[in-house]
Amino acid sequence: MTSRLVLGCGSIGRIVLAEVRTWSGPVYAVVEDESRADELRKAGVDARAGDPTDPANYPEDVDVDVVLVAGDDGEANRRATEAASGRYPAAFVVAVGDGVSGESKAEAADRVVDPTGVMTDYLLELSVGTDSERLVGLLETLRELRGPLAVVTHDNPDPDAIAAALALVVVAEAAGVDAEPCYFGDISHQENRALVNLLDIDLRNLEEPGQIEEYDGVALVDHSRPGVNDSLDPETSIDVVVDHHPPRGPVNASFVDLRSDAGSTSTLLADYLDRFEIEPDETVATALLYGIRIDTRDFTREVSQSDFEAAAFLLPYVDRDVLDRVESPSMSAEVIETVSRAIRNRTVRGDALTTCVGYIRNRDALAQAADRLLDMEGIRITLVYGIRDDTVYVSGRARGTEVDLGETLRSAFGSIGSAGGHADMAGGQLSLGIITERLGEETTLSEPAVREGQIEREAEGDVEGEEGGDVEGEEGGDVEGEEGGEREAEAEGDAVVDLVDSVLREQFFETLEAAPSRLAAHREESDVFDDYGHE
Ligand SMILES: [Mn+2]
Repeated sequence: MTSRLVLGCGSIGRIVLAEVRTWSGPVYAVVEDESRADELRKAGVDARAGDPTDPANYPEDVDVDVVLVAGDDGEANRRATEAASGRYPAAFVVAVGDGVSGESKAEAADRVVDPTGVMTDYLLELSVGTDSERLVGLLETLRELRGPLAVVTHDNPDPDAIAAALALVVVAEAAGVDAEPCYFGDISHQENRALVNLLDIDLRNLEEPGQIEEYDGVALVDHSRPGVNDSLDPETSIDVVVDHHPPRGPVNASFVDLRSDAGSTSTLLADYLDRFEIEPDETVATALLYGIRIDTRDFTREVSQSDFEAAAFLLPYVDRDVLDRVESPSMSAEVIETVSRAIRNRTVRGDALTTCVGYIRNRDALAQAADRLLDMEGIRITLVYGIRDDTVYVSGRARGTEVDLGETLRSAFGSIGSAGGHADMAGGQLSLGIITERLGEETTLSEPAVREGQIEREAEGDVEGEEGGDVEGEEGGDVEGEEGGEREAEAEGDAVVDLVDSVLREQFFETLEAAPSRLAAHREESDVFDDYGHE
């Protein structure tokens, strides 16, 4: 767990400290005045009043991983940065706030943050939602508990409820609260049992409502009211509710998180793990991804952008074998990976999205990704592309827009391959060779990209390839040479992917900008045709 020390508390520092309360590790602070220190202590920060530039005030006998320097006085920030680097040589020191962004000041800092930028990011975050408040609210509720927390699913829990319970237990434990996943009824459906068995999940099966008295707190996941869809007494006092179902009656709990736009409760829990910077273990991650997939019927029903983002967050931690063995999914692991890569690499301009998924084995994954991304909020046009062998495969979808996508792709990419299709569903196969050939000529491309591209082409030629081989061979032994080669190949691959991405993206958006007028022209033509037809 990361431990952090905040030195100074200026205007930026105050924002930082508001955020700090949502972090999972211990937080220490040294601030100038007693009242601020008092305020921070109430918020769970180990704060003391004193001079932030004096190491004598820093916490003793603790390993500090990250130091944030955030006072208002530039000179004091500079001295605090130096003092902290000296005191905690292994710590990562981040200097924020006035006076630390110039050259002379904070050479000791590992990173200097532009305060205006930080402020802007924070304000942006505030304007898009109350995520931080939610995190703080959950933590505060959890920390008020004195004994263990029962995390209760609805009766006869499904994978979404089971996964959400497991993950909330993890969050509670990260907050320092013992917790146990519990359920009434049976885990009966074959897929539910498979999930529990394959992941070796241990949930407590409660048999009588009275057993809940053993716990100090109760959390409900995937449902929101005691006695409704669970076997608790309706009068049970509830501490935490996390659910994605619209409630059919008043929900009473200290902390309530109801987000009915999410496709699953697992989505919400993945979001908590992500924001609290808790790395899920394989069991929790696999269960959550499975929960999302079951509740959204593999991302086809009531799915939202947050479901995809949750899946993308979870995927690196997931045990694919288990996931594949739980059932035979309609969406393969590769497709899920392609979709999540597509989400991560997306560029959105207006209502159109382009994204490069890199190297692919399965072309169908592109079409599925283009389909799924159309479900993202505000998106009406998607273009997904990936590379296999010497071909760049393109797949596009449009919905509820004036744009004729087939026509757009034809005019954007006709010169580098074949492209076209329907107004709402289109695709293409482009020559990777032609795209990379442009490298040498294009001056708009960045230098490194041009160089990498040349290496790529040169490596194909015999003579120059040998030259390269000699140099490498001389530099290191065989093994190292091979390693270097692999790394180089990877770097070249990245450069090719970046190039393909930028060429297709720019070409597409450029063509798209001209598209509405073209479509209007088509309309006129067909109107004219209609008129003739009626005559
Ligand atoms: Mn659910």
